[in-house]
This record gives sequence, structure tokens and C-alpha cells, in this order.
Amino acid sequence: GWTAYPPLSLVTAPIAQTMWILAIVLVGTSSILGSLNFVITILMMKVPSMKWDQVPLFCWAILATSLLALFSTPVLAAGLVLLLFDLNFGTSFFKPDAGGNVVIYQHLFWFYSHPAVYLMILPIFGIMSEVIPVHARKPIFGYKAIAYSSVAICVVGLFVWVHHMFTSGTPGWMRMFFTISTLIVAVPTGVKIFAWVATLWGGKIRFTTAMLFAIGLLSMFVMGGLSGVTMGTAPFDVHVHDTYYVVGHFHYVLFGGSVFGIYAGIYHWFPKMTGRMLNENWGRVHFALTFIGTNLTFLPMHELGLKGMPRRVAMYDPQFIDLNQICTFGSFVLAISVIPFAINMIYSWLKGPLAGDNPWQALTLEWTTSSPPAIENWEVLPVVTHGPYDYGHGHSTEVQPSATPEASA
Ligand SMILES: [Cu+2]
Repeated sequence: GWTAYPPLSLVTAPIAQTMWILAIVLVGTSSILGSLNFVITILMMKVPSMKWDQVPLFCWAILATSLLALFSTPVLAAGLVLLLFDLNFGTSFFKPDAGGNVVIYQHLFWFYSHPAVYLMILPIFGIMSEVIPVHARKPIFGYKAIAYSSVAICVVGLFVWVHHMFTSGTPGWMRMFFTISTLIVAVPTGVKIFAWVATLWGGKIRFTTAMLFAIGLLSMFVMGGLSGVTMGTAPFDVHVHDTYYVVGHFHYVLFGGSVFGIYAGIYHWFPKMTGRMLNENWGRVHFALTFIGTNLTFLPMHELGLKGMPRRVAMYDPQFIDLNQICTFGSFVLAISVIPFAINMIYSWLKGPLAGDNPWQALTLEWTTSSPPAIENWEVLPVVTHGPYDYGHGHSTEVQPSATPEASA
């Protein structure tokens, strides 16, 4: 698997394993440098007229993500370097027969690799906080709660890693501690979900494709979050560990979560990036196929796991055939769903209707510059006069009939 657990990783294909370690250390270095860049940019290069409570929530999310990467990535690198030494220089950090300890590797690995899932979802949470208020035409509910909950997820997320190791001979007190810390992560996450639902509540919702993916994410991620809470609890986890239940959970949060969020972000910012609108009808087809395909593919996995189908095994017992066929059918629906998306992207980029500066009548700064933005984004430094989500207060960007998608379509 992707974990490269010793002792297996020490006895199979040492050259390939060494190459893999060097590649991961290189990627880790680039992610550390990238995170440093984001943190410095957010802290030092903010427009002077923007107060801290006017910083878009996407930036808060990127700040939390970057801090998390800075804390966790070096630990993975350390574990991998020790593995590299074991492989090539005769050390025995992780060789049980020479006094090494394989569980230490698991700790070093998961100290990064649990936060890694937050590195994949926190920026998506930021996208959600940008997309939902624009298309619900309402101020975001609980700005500070969302901003601080990103930081809270970053902090608590550093202390939950052992929930991947409940079956590694972990002592009881440790299982209890990490069950509790894992369940605590659900609190700041729930704060965000609640804030997004409250933002939708009573809004003038436009069911654009970006908004559909955002709402789809809400429902999918809640499903994944709930199954996550069940597995974060050690007594339950020991029964479903290494079964398809885990695979089902993971795809609800990282496909129904991250991938839906990336799609929402693409449909939302494509006009800004290219200067042209995507076709909304084909976008809705893309959304419908993705939503149906996701549930067909990943929902049956929960039952398969509860019935005992192990993960990481190519063959499965004949009793699991029906549910597996549903999964396979769903995965084909997902594959087909990409076709309208890809064609829409290419065609719209070349021939889509012109978007104008602000097709969604959004209030964050990026919509005040041209689409696509000039080099360095602005010719002159913009001045922030209102909050990023002050919808319904009559700010000038809200009344631009000539730039609505209907008018330019
Ligand atoms: Cu985890």
C-alpha cells in the first residue's frame, strides 16, 4: 500500500523503494516551501486597506492548511529518511530482528498522513465559504467561527493520528485518548457545516453548477463525517479496520468532499481564470452524473465492509458479487461524467460567451479585476471598502445587469 510499512518495504524491491522515498522527500520539500510562501504572502502582503476580519475565508483556510503542512511534513520526511538508512546503510531502526521497532514508523507515517487528509479538505472548506455566500446572495453566517474553526482543525488534527493504529497493539489508554481527540475534530467541522447551512437558509439561492456541487458536497461530506465518527471510536474500528467500510468512508470525504469542492471551485472561478463562461446546462449534467455515480460507487462499500470484505485484496468472496457490481456500474457512471465536463471546459475556453469582470456579482477582491486578471492581478492597488460577504447591503458590485450570465449568454 501507500504506507510503505516496514518490514515489508525493507524486503521487496529495495531500489524502487529508495527511488520512491527520494521522490516523496522531494515532493515534501516542495510542499513545505509552498506552504511557507502561502503563510508569508497572507501575513505580509495583504492589501493595507483590508482588515483581518475582511480577509476572505479561503485565505484563512489556506493559512491553516499551510501551517499544518509545515508542522507535519518534516515528521514524514524523518521517518522516510530512517527507512532509507535501513534500506541502504545497514541501520536497523525498523528491523524487528535487529532490535528495531516497526510501530515507530507507523507513528511517524501517520503523524503526517492523518493531517494529509486535512491538507486535502481544508482548502476545499475555503472554496465552500466563497462559493456559498455568492450564490446564496447572503452574508456568510459566522465568519469568525469559520475562520477560527479552520485553525482549530489544524491544531486538533495534529493529535489524532493513532486512530489509524487502533489495531497495531496500541495500549488501551492511547486508544481512549485518540478516540476522544478524533471525536473532538468533529466539533470545528460541524461548526463549518452548520455555518454553511445557515448561510443557505433564507438566501436567494441561484442553483448554478458551482452551487450544486457545493450543496452536493454538504450532503456527501456529512455522510463521510458520520461514518468517520463511527470509525474514530476504537471499539468499532477494530471490527471494520482494513475493510471496505474504511474505503467507503474515505471516498465520501475525499471524493464527495474534495473532488466536489474542486468542481465547485472550477465552475465558480473558470470565468475569472479564462474570461469565458462555462455552459451551465452541461454543468448540471456533469453534476447529476457525478452525484449519482459517487453514491452508486461508494455507498455499497460500507455494507461490503460491515460484512467483512477486506481492502487491498484483489479477489473477493463470491457472496460479495452483487454489491461489487453496483460499485463497478457506479464507477462507469463516474467515468462517463467526466466527458461533458471535459468537453465543456475545452469548448467554453475557446468559444464560451465572454464573462466580464464579475459575472456572479461577487464581492471579494478578485472580481474587481479583469477576467482573466492582468499580470500581478491589478494595475493599481485595490482599496477594500466593505467585507467580502456583505451581500444585501447595496454595494455597487451587486447591480451590474450588463454582466449577468443571462445577459452575456
Ligand atoms: Cu486519520
